[in-house]
Amino acid sequence: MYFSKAFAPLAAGFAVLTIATQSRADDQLPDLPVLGAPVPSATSLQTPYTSLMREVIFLDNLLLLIIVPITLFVTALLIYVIVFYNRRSNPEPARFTHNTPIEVAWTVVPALILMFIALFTFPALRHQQIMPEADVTIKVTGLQWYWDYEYVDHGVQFSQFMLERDELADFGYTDDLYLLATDTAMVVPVNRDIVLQVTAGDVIHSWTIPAFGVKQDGIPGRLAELWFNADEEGIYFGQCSELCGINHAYMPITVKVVSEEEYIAWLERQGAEFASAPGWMRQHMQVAASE
Ligand SMILES: [Cu+2]
Repeated sequence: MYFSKAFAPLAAGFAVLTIATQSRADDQLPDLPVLGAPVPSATSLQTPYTSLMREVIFLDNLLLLIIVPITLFVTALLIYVIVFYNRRSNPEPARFTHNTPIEVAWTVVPALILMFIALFTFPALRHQQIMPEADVTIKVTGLQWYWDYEYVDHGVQFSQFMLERDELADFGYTDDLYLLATDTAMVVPVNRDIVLQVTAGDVIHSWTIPAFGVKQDGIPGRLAELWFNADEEGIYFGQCSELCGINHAYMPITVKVVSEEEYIAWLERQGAEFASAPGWMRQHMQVAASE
C-alpha cells in the first residue's frame, strides 16, 4: 500500500513520458520509402532525386572519362622514361634544355581541357547557386549538436535531434538507420522549389542531403542559401558535414518529401499560420474549403 502510493506519481510520470514519445513519433505522415541513405560497401554517389544531383553525377562521370586517359598517358610517359633513359640504357644524356613546340603543346592542351570542363561546370554552378522563386522557404540553423528549422511563412519552428538506437523503432525506423534518423523531420512537398536559408548559432556546421546534391555551410552571423526540388516522395538522410565539435557525428538530418496535400495537413498539425501562404498553397486550401 505504502509502496504503491509512493510509486504512483512515478508511474504516472512514465505514462506521460510514453504518451509524449508516441505522439512525437506518430507524425501522421504516410509510410514513406527510405530513398536517400548510404548503402553498405557502396563506392559511388547516392541515387539522384533532383535535377541538381543528376547534373553532379553527369559531371562526375565526365571528369572520370577525362582523368583516366590523362593518368594513363602520364603513367606511360613515366614508365617510358624510366626504362629508356636510365643511366644504364642511356649513358650519354642529351644536353638540350628547350623545345618550343612541346612547351606550347603542354600549355595549350591542358588549357583547352580545362576550358572544356568549364563548359559543363559553370552551368552546373549557376543552377545550384541562383535561387529560384521559392515555393517553400525554410531557415535552418546548425547548433551544437542538433538542427533548428523555421518555416518562415508559417511560424512553425522545431528542433531535430538524432535518435538513440533504442528509440528508432518507436519512430518507425529500422536499426540500420542509426546515426541517420532523427526525432523530427524537415517535411517538404514533392516537385516544389524549396529554398533553405542556412546559418549556425555557435560554430560552423554544414547542411546536406547527398541524394539532392546540396551542401551548404551554416556560418554564425551569415545567411547562405541552397535550393532543391525533390522528384519523389520518400525519406532522405544527410549528416552535418563540417567538423563542429565532439558530437559532430551525432547531428544527422532527416527530410521527408510528401505530396502537397500531406504537406499542408502536416503544417496544420504543427499549428501553422497561413496568412502569408504562397499562391500554390492557397489553391489547395480553397479546394479543401469548398469540398
Ligand atoms: Cu555540426
